[in-house]
Amino acid sequence: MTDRATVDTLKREFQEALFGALGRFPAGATRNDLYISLSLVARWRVMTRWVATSETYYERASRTVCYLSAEFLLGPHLGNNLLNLGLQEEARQAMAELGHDLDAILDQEEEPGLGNGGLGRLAACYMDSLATLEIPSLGYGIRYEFGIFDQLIHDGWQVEKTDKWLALGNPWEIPRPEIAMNVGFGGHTEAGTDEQGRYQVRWVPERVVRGIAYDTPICGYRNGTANLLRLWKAEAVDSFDFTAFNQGDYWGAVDQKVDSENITKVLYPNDELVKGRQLRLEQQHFFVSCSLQDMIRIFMQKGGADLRHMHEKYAVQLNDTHPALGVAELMRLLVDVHGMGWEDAWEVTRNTFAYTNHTLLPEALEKWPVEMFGACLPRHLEIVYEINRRFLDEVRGRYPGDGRRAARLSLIDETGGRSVRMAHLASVGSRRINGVAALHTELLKTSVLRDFHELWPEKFVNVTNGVTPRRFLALANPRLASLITEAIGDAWPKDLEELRRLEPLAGDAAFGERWRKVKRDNKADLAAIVEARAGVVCDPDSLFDVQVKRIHEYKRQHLNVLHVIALWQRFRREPGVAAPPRTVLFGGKAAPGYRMAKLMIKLVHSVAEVVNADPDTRDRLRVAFIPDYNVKNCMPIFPAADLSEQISTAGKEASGTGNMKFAMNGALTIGTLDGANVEIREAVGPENFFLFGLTVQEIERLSADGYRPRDLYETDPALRDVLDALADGTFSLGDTSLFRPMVDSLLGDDPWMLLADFRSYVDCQTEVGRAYLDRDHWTRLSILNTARIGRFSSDRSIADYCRDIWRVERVPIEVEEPSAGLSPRSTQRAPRPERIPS
Ligand code: 26Q
Repeated sequence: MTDRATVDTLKREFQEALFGALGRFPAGATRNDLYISLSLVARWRVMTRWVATSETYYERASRTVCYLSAEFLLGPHLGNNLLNLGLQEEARQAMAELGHDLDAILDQEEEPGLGNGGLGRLAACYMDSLATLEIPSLGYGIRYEFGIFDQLIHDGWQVEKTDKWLALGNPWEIPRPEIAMNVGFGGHTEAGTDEQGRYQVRWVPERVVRGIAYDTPICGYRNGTANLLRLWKAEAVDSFDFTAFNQGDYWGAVDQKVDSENITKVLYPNDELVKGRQLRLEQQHFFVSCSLQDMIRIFMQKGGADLRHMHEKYAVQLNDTHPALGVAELMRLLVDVHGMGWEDAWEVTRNTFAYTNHTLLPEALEKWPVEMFGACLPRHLEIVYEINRRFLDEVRGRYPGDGRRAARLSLIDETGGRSVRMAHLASVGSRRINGVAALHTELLKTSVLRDFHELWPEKFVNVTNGVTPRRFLALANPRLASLITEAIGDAWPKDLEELRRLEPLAGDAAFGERWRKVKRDNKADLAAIVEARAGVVCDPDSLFDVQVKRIHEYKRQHLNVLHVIALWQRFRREPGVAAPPRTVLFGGKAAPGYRMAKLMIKLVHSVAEVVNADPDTRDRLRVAFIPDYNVKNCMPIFPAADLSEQISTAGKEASGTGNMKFAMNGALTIGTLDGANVEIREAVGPENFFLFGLTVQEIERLSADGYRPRDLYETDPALRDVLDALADGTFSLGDTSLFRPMVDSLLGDDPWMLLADFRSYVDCQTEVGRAYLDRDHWTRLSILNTARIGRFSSDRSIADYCRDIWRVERVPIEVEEPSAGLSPRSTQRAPRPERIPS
């Protein structure tokens, strides 16, 4: 049911925006004009909430969460904001009456791809939940001009294309040129004494860059809250260096401007090795410094504020070590700039920060060569040394004579070239340290942060990741959302545990029928997309077996491909075998410098080409790679999946979040005991989860005992056939060199233990096929997966953070419905009060 008055208002406002903001007449409007106009209409309402929200926070001086993240992978705004504002149906109707298709308008939005994958998307889900739970909060990050690259596929290979997300304008951001921070780089320090004779250090940077705030409002689901995401763009302090200009060095002057602006030009891809690139360090310092200066500015605004109480006003979360420089920068701001004593400043700092770790892979832990660190941030290096000196004194006091332990704990890694260990800086400077899934947190305590756990066990907590059910269920899967709402009411988007009320319906034949129809329709939609984008025709009645995520050896997309090859060979060998037809879908980007990951993409395409063309099997097996996997493109994928592939080597995936998005949409999981899979399996019930593979302990034991993958090749004929086909050119037009690096790696030391899990995986997939053949049984399991996934809402994660780490409370916002419209005429209408759910 749409509200007539709202539809009429939206129509009028939309036309006003088209004329008044864009200067377009309807017949001359491009699709982008339509998109911008509708966005302005929605933005008007978001702004009203934002004003009410910031006013309330200011008056109450509420304790505020600052979420510092180098990445926010938000996805398109318009559809999400219409959903949260409760205007979806009215907007659809209004557009239809004006002769436009809402979906086409939504499709026009270029997503802000300001993140690589899981970590960046998590930050976006958390912003959504913070607003929905009415928590005073600010997100701080970087406004990259070029986000994650667009992925093209040429001849089966990934080709990267620059992401130009700002090319057609961004109606969601508000530039705040008056909120500008100066950030220094390089130079030297000078020690001296101040007027009171106290020791003081002055940093004389070689270069100063200005950060300008760009604000994006993030609104809660059907409430009065709109919080702020503040992203910093780098600019030259003066657009001209006039000395250079006056001396006739025009190019020198412009060079400096270009240099400054380079800092926020481009998002770094997460390479398999976290390389020490100076620009990356500059990015981190830049956004952290702007953000902390901004927090201090806001804190002081209230007047007479004593910075020794700063930690009472702010809880600052470090999303991985990317913002860990904040520990040193806050010390510098408090001690050098605001004249606080070291002990007081350290007390504030230690009580301000908390640190989330997202990885156990040693090669992914950030370290900066001391040389580079000191050249770029000379004062920060001194501060790191001083923090370290005091910290190691404490360590030696606790463990007299244990020099090895002190060396392991030190902020400076002295093995090889000296480097600053960012995870150690974050751990020492934080009040709490958390992992992102129960298993991950336990492994943190016994592996990479073991010594810190022994020192400060009370600092460690677990907060299992979650995902927002607004975007990933309500918005992505409207068919399922309606069916669920019809069955259990509409409280679930805000209280996902409500889904449990679907459980009794799992055995209901009529409900099962409707559930299956929703999945079938979603699969038909995805099939159309796959055909258009990958040129592969697939049957919506086949089992949709899906793996979408960044391409990485530890995520083992190639294990999935080995199974595809095994299945193909089996279908050829035993045409009578009882197994359902399958469509195996892949999607994901490879870091541009990660050769094996790129070869994995090529492998999927090569196998697809052969398998899809085989007349003997093409009705039973199809393979496709969906190009350019991102937030926008994932929306039709989760709702259409029957089977979710979560097959990382146990102990390597910190949590995973795609696993939650799939299960929420009624997919069953095939997975290892890794990351959050462990908890998902417990939640949905072991009988509703396809488990395979070695456990963390078994993996460790096997590596310790001497793992010999070649023995497995020699003893398992199916495995041998698969690897032989890879090596002998079956999938590469006879070229035996193409996949050689992969085969060699697998038969060499197989670092991710694919071969060790191959047999178990293939057998488990056989079981999946058998289960799928019993339609009613499968449907029951699918319903139960959705019904029991409530725990994995990011609302639960945020509630955990609020309680265990941040100690913040909700502050509901009273908002009057906007005096609708963009022009003075319409703002004269009487405002309509809106009810705030308690
Ligand atoms: C670091 C330094 C230099 C250049 C790039 C990077 C960099 C950038 C991004 C390193 C890592 C990342 C991203 C990591 C990430 O996405 N981790 C994932 O986080 C998810 C949310 O917690 C987890 O679910 C995944 O298990 C974890 O892999």
